[in-house]
Amino acid sequence: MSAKPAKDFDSVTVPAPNLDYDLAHVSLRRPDQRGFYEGISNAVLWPLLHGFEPTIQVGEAPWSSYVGANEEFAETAHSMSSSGDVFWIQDYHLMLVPGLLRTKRPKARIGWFCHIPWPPPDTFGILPWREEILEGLLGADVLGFHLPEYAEHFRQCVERFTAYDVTRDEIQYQSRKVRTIAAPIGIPVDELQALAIDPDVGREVERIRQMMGNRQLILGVDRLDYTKGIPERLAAFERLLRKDKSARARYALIQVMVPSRTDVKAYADLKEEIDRMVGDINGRYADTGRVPVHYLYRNLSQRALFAHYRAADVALVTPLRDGMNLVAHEYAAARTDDDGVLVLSEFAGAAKYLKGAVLVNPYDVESTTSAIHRALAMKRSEKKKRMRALRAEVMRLDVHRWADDYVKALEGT
Ligand code: ADQ
Repeated sequence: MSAKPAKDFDSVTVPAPNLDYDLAHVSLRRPDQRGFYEGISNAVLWPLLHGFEPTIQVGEAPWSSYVGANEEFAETAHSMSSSGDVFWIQDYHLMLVPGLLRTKRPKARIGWFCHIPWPPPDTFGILPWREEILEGLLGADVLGFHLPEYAEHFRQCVERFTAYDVTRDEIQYQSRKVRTIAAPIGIPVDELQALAIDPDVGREVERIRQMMGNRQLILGVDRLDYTKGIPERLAAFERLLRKDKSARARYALIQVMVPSRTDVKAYADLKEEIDRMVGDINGRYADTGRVPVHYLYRNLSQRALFAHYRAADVALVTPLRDGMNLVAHEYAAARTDDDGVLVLSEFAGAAKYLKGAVLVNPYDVESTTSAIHRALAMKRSEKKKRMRALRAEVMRLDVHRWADDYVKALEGT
């Protein structure tokens, strides 16, 4: 490990004396870094596991970089660990690490968690390296997914592409059993609720409302990604403005988007499409001093983000596909006042848990428009009932519980 100065807000110095855990550098050569992160993880595995088949760029994909990077991660984790340590590996970037670690530490307890969906075998089978990935993952003792259906898809893939026996929720892999579990992630509810009621946040909420001219506010918060359904959402809002002449004086959409994967072409293309749509909508429906879409393309501080959640009458969380979606959880955590309505895509993992939301099919623009309309016009008593149900579920899914339960499952193997 060598000390590295922090250059920008989202990097840390290693070693990091202010953190209550250790961080280690994993050294990758520059071409391997790009091949592993952009070439395979972002351009192949991300669209594949979300079921965006036409977006997958398998052709010249640098698979050897993915293998090399996973070897480096496994070696670093191994060299920092002692016998008896438990390993918990996160996400699709590191799917070979469980198997690689298993060869170094045959008796270790190893877990892996998938933060994004897992598709059915017909989609997963597109991957030229499908057997290697499955073998890599089966090095773990416990494989966790947000939804039972993602775990089910994984087991179907094992049945289709390997010769291992699959039972209800286990796979017999050589002399070991590998468990698959549904372990829905959540957020740190107490910390975020405390932030939501902070007086500074309250003042910011007032400022936002005044700036928006006391119109009803609709909010979208996303990482810029083609899975998040942002163009479809803008189309639904445009339809609302087109169908109801009074809408432009009554409603405003604030779309907050954090830049992401700007080196991948699909993301640059999407950014252009969103810029154009926002320009078109504002060009057509703005009045002097009143703009329908407020578009913030940057990272917000947590305080600013929570002020927006508190100010928003409706949160639009309408991904085309999403493992869980924590913005939905955060909106509910912020609404300690039991106000506000969550309009949620049925294709977000969160839809399977957050029963107080108004569910929509984001591909169906017309019905999304109707759902937004319904949310904006909802009676206080119904809003309250729904938000209470939402908040109860978000509290149950707290991230600390998620971590504790997962580690218990791992230790129980
Ligand atoms: P993501 O795809 O990143 O995560 P999500 O769960 O919605 O998606 O989390 C996004 C996070 O970024 C939220 O905490 C949100 O507050 C924050 N954020 C978004 N825009 C922001 C902005 N402009 N400024 C500041 N913060 C912003 C992946 C999967 C999800 C899964 C999570 C966790 O794709 O499906 O829910 O992992 O497992």
